[in-house]
Amino acid sequence: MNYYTWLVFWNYKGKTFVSGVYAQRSKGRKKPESVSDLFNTTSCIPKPYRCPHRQIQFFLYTRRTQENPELLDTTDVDSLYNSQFNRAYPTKIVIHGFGGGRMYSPSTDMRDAYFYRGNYNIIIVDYGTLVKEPCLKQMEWAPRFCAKCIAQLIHYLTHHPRGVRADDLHLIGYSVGAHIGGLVSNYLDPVRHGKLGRITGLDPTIVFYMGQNASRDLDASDAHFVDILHTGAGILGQWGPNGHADFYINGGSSQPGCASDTVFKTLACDHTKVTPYFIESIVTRKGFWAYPCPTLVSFMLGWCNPEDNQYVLMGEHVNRESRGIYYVKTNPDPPYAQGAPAHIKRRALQILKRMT
Ligand SMILES: [Ca+2]
Repeated sequence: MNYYTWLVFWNYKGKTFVSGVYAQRSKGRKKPESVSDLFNTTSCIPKPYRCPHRQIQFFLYTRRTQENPELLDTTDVDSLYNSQFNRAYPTKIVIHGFGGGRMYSPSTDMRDAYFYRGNYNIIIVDYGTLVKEPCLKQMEWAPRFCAKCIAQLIHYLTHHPRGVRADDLHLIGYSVGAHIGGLVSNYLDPVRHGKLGRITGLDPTIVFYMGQNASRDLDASDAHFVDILHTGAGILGQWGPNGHADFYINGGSSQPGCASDTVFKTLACDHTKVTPYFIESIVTRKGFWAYPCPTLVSFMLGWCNPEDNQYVLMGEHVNRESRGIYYVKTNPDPPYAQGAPAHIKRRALQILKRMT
């Protein structure tokens, strides 16, 4: 796959940040050459800008339809009736990042992991063409537009006789998709739709970080439970914390096995490593056991001294009562989960049994 990268430098509270964007090279089109070009490219999305939009599609996957997903049409009540959607199963709405799509990892690997475990309704939001170069101008508004259309899907699901409540939905967003997940709540009405059950943010990218403005960012008010996994924090990922529970994996900003010959490859590797960690958390029998620590430095030095009952599972099977900042170590290669330390092994096994 042919990719190139944009770096955007900016200042926030006196500190300089650098953000990167992966974009897929499209043949025969002039690529933007500067940051100002980046924001001045013409729109690539056909008007009208209304939801539903044919470039934001919702593909339903179930165990029965793993190879032949069903396209959900939010304007047609029969679409859900005629699909394999089953309200008895957990429903996941997966929102990819830049250059993503339903046919690419992590969407594909995540589906495989869930279906290995059991029955799920997995809805992949495919909006790949919205965030493809040279459409990057749309970085400013495409996430909001995409969020609006996902909110329409949620309206459809919550008002359909065979649908589910918003509380029963779990949104999983990677990179910019994590922000889109947070923005969805801006378009939901607490009375008509209720509140989303859970949003998992997989290394939300810093590009859209709006500082203190929670309505433009993923934050704890966006769902009953918001858990965030950080792997490239401070560079490509935002530092946070932003959720009810924030997990800083291997310290949160640099991942083992990611050292590379170029700085950017290393940074991109840190950022993307979050998805294999989360995917493994769906199927793991060992578990990623995370714990609080007074500071990042003490974690890095191995000076944390958590109580036995402070250990929590990170990832898919997290306890929704978890609150605050947690740290966790992984192996450099798969399987990444290190399991529970010996002194909590018995308790950990009981929890794993209950949660998984
Ligand atoms: Ca928000």
